[in-house]
Amino acid sequence: MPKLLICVSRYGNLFVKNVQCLHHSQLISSGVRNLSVVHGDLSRLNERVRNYVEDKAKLCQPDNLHICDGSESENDYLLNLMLKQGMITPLKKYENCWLARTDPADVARVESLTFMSTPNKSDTVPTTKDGIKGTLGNWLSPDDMEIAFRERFPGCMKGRTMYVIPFSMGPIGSPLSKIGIQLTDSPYVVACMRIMTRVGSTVLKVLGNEEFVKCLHTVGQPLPTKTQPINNWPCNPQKTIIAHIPENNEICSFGSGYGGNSLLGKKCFALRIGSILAKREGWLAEHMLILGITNPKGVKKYVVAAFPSACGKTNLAMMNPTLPGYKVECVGDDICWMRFDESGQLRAINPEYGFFGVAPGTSMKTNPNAMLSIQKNTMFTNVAETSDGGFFWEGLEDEVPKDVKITSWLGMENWTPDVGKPSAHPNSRFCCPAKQCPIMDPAWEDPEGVPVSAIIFGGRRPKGVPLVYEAFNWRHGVFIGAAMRSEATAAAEHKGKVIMHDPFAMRPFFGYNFGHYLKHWLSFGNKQNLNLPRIFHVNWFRKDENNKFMWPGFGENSRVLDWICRRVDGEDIAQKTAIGYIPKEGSLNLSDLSTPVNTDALFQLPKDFWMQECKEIEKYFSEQVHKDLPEEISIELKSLEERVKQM
Ligand code: GTP
Ligand code: SPV
Ligand code: MN
Repeated sequence: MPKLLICVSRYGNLFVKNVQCLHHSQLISSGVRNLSVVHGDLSRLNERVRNYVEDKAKLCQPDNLHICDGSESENDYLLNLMLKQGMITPLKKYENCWLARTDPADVARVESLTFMSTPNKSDTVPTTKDGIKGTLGNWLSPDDMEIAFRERFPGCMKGRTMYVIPFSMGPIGSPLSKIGIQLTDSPYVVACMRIMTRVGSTVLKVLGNEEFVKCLHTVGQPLPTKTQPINNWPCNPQKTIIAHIPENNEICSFGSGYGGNSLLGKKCFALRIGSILAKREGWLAEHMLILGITNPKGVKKYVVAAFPSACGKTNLAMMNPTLPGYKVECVGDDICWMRFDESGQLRAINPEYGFFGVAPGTSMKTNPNAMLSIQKNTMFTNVAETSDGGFFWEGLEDEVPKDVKITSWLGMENWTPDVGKPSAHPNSRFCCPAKQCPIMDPAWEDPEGVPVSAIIFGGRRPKGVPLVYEAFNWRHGVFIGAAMRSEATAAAEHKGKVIMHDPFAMRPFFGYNFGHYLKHWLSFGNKQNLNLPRIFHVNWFRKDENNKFMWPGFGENSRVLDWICRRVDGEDIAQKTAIGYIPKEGSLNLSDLSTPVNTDALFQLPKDFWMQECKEIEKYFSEQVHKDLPEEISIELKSLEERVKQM
């Protein structure tokens, strides 16, 4: 006989609960009708958090509430639940590894549906030239935000469990860290957030009754659904929206369960809201990896690098240097929060706790440290599966047993390359704990952050852009960041390989007007007593006339890092060109390079290309940034044009 309990809510409504069907039976008196707290204790949350949770629970009307503690047993429970729901399958070849396949309509960040909602449009995006559509972020007026919100969120979690995830971006308690509370109805998101951020009750203790970033996420498919979700992956692509309300420190994401759309600590918090906090508080929130490199003399330096999505941050952050005697250690592979300390030294932390890395292209040859990181406790999404219970994607052809059969990410059995479509989605990813990476830096969780010696920008530039060049000074370096361009990748919904502007690799992640962002970067150049890092630009992706990469890349990139570090030490190994300093003849260490390279071709600066590049940048700045472009950046562009003309 089920036990029935008759309860009275705060508003006097009577309701009946079947206690035995609950996991941890507990009824709350919050006025949220029929809501059962199945895990955790709502009454023990501090007032601000409790108010937020109750407020959103009333709105979204989930059946159950689960307050996450981040424990191992909680994780086991969630994995089991997803297994039962058919949302994940085990990859039996490894320990505690899982494969999720999404609805094929939900596979990447949706930049066109991602908005910042601020009172004034100019807070969010530069005012473009007349008649030009802005591409530096999407603005939503508070009224339209309200309409979009009302259309979607009421009742959106009916029949589901709302999970409450307290998480810290950055080491718990570090002065550089920030705390968020994510509410979500996706157990997959809980499992990934637990890998990507520091989740648990300690976070709530540290938070006390302070402000936090409010992160509301729903897959946008209340139960019962009319049809069975594809791949048991509920989502609502027709109504997807990812909205940020900086005034309230709030993020509201509806309809997508994947990646940056749903793991709200990552792009939404650490970059979009983060960049706003950074501007306000005088620091920088950037789409950058952080690595430490030690030379054969034992001298260590830390560098940070901004490359657009799927352009090699994870690879560089974890590289095995081919240069003998060098060691690279990883602090972070995607996001960097940095701040000048009292002595004027720039210090960086990785606000994340895991890697959400691009799977295709990752192999023992290209990134052994990533491969070693994903042998256990890893959630794979949209990769292919082998008949012996392993993972597969493009790039692993030589690393899986020859006799295994492959099932593609779309569930096609006996997949072969002849199918003509990739086995894994190009934006398929692994999600694993950072501490599993064999080369994590001893200081990767240092609450003070690591000292930064150099800032590197880069992108996929098949033509014209040399392997490495150095900015003349801070202001020129900021211009180089602003002028960054790169081939589109599968990390977002873009089609084809067009060269897109992607300033600072932040185009999809600016939380505020890019013109103001540039002013913020420039402001450090005018401050006294700052030990400004040198700024560089790299390009691993230049191609020859046969469409082949001219540079072997990966571990060989250590040669470029070595040159950069020697420049930081002030070595006389650079020669001036129109675009910046490039290595003097013979100064780049190319001894025992795996494949011969044509250095002349790698560093060639075709005048017509650079004339055209200047025109492109000019057009972009004048159309997209228009009157918000700082004078200093126009001056830098004019100077570049002048120098190129004289080439
Ligand atoms: P997000 O996680 O989307 O921000 O991307 P990321 O910048 O971390 O990209 P990642 O390191 O995962 O790189 C993705 C792709 O770049 C893979 O297909 C790699 O094989 C390729 N790649 C990385 N480094 C190199 C390199 O040095 N040379 C070449 N040719 N390809 C590279
Ligand atoms: C990126 O696209 O830059 C990523 C992956 O790092 S996502 O979390 O989906 O944004
Ligand atoms: Mn990224």
